Amino acid sequence: MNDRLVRLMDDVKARNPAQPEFHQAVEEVVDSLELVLDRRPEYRSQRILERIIEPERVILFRVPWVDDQGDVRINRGFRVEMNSAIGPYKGGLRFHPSVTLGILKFLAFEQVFKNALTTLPMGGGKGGSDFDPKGKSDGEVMRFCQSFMTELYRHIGPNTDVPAGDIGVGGREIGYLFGQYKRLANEFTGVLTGKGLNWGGSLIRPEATGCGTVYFAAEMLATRGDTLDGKTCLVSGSGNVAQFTAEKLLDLGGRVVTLSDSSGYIYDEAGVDREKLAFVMELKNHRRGRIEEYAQEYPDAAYTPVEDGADHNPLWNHAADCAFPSATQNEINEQDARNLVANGVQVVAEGANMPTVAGGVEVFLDAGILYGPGKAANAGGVAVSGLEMAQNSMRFSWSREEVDRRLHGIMKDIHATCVAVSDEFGTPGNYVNGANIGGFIKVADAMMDQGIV
Ligand code: NDP
Ligand code: 2IT
Repeated sequence: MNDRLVRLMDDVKARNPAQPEFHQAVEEVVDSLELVLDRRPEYRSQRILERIIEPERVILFRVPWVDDQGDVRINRGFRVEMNSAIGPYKGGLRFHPSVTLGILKFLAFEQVFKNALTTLPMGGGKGGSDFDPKGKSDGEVMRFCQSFMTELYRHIGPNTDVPAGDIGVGGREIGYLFGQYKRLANEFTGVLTGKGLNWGGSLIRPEATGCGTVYFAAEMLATRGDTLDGKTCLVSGSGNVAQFTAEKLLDLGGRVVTLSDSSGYIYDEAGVDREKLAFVMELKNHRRGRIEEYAQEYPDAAYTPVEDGADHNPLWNHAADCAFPSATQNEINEQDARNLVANGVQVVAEGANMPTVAGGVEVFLDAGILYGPGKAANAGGVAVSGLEMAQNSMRFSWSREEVDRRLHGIMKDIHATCVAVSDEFGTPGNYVNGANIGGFIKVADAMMDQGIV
């Protein structure tokens, strides 16, 4: 990195203390952009980089609610409106006890480039709360969502900012949030995506992130004349993204041998088939149980609990052809990355956002494997959110086949952009540079056109 960019990173760290995930996300993009800034000096003089790392607006609010015991509880709510150069702010809401402003700033920052890559007109944002839905009753989740939306509703709108789901926010939460928005705004409008099918949702939105990640992996393999058929795949997580990654892998002939949650992981040598996957979906989406129950239901599978302080995650130490991290940020450390490469992994496609630490990304790039970073590989979710917005605006809905055809086309286009841009900038096969530069140029040019704002 040149001196100017080193100074910029020092400044980012000094001005955003205690936000290590935000620093990590910015540093990865800045690293790629060195190649662009030499060719486009106007980006420098117009301070595009300095502007793009500063959120346009951050909203932070109190979320009081009453639990089933009648006790008053207080959480913190956030919305980071990062960039609206190419469209209304768009990005998910995360409800998890680990949520902080720094986590949401990293996610909002990544979202700006991801959304630009989809080719759809969406800016970037992210929000959420440190509320933990785990172990809460439906009534508690509803009261929390209603309180959260009572403040958020004044900041969002179908042409302003359109939230969706992320960790801890699925169909149930989007329903409660939408109900409260509609009551407060007195308006039935496409203000959230991931809605239920009979009240404005899009077909394929639940499947879209995992399905898109698998389409992206298939495109990467195709560059080497290969397919997913017969490939052994490690999947982490067991939520929305993991479930539909597993489903699409089954469609394309892959063998999924792992799934996890924050307590531990299962290894199933025989593979997670459709019946077992249906069990996981029932377990996670309805009974809201733990993945450990999989090994009780299917005793041939082994369950390994998380070991605090371990230097690596054993899930990533099984021999496999492909890895689909689909749980959370920094779930693959440098040792995990080395283990994956040593055990023969050829493809890493990130369903989660920034699941690999910076040193792990270096390991993948140095090994020359097919490494698809989250902002490209998992863009299918927000892409179908964009299609949901389009359908809401038309007051019309497309068939399952039509949405899937568009999703597949978008994932192929994102892949093609990554390949073309990484080639153009002299780093062929480097999807990190392809995604960062490809997303950046579109947003930067829009910012140039719109003046100093
Ligand atoms: P879900 O809440 O449906 O599932 C999350 C899964 O990851 C659960 O199995 C959860 O286990 C596990 N997990 C969450 N946090 C941790 C943690 N700190 N340590 C270990 N495991 C953890 O979320 P999604 O499937 O929607 O999201 C998964 C990832 O995909 C996230 O990185 C998200 O940002 C990203 N993503 C999601 C999109 C979407 O459309 N939903 C789109 C693009 C990216 P447990 O239940 O024990 O917490
Ligand atoms: O990280 C992501 O892209 C999401 N959680 C989905 C965002 C969206 O608006 O659909």
